[in-house]
Amino acid sequence: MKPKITVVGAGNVGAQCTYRLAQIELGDIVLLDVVEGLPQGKALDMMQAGAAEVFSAQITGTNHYEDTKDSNLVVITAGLARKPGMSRNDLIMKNAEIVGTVVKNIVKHSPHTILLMVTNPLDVMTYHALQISSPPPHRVLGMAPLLDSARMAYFIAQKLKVSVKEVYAEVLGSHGDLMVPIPRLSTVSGKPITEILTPEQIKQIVQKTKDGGAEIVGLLKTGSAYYAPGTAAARMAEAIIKDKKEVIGTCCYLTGQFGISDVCLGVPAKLGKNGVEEIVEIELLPEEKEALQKAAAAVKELQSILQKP
Ligand code: TXD
Repeated sequence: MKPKITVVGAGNVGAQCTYRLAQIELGDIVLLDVVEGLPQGKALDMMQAGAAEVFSAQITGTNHYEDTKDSNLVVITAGLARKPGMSRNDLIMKNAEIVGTVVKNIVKHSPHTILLMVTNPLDVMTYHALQISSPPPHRVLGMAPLLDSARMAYFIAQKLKVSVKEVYAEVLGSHGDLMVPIPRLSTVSGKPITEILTPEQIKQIVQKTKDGGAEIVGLLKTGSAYYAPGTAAARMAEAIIKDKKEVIGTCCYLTGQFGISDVCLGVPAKLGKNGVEEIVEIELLPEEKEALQKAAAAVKELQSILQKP
């Protein structure tokens, strides 16, 4: 039987993710949104694109959770996106309400599914989904570190005028101001960028990476980035559905790794058919570990806002 993947939220990120999943023919896809006609219209358009491009994936647009029954994986993109001047954290209360409704409905129809969270603020929404659905934590994960490292890899490749294929960028931490790019572990053709670029150039790349989302929000004016986020979510879905055991930067529930617990944060994780199959505890320098712990403390503080009655 073909895998079944649901994408909740047929907005910018959800649509891009769905289209990418169809292009790689990962399985049958259900696209769900509260807005009537929106997922149906986009699904139809994508199926017709499939006839032009020649991919064979079934995409069903719907407003009903019954159609998501027995999904192997659910990507959750439902919620508000940032507008200029907003931080990701400004979205917390409204998006927590939306994510709460979505997760309850999804789990009712697919109790064993894996939840891949995308809605912002990402780390807190991943934790929130875990609290609501209470499955084993390895089945709830979030997409952002892969996007952040893709952005950093792009900026490195641009600076050095090399192909992004030569670049590996390591970014941990939270999806926001406290993300933790690690230049020491970021490489071009296997060589750390700390041996290729000056400290000032690295500082600029790190800052551009942290501001990567805001730069796009500022240019678009009506929403936030979606090609890279949707594609990154699809790549994580592929690693899980194809049981690739690929190590990808993932927002995971931590239980003592890196000296951090009871928080969802970006760390390297092996992804396979069970979701997060292993958290890879790379060696960090004391200052890197400290930055990660600072990010964890900030995310915990936001989590506590949601836990207050
Ligand atoms: O790295 C990351 N994790 C992110 C996260 C990168 C980019 C965007 N990121 C966040 O994803 C962003 O801040 C938002 O919180 C979500 C979705 O962003 P998108 O750009 O796709 O927003 P849109 O285009 O406004 O789409 C949101 C859709 C829209 O069609 C709504 O009708 C729908 O969500 N929506 C719902 N669907 C189902 N159920 C409910 N309750 C619901 N509420 C809204």
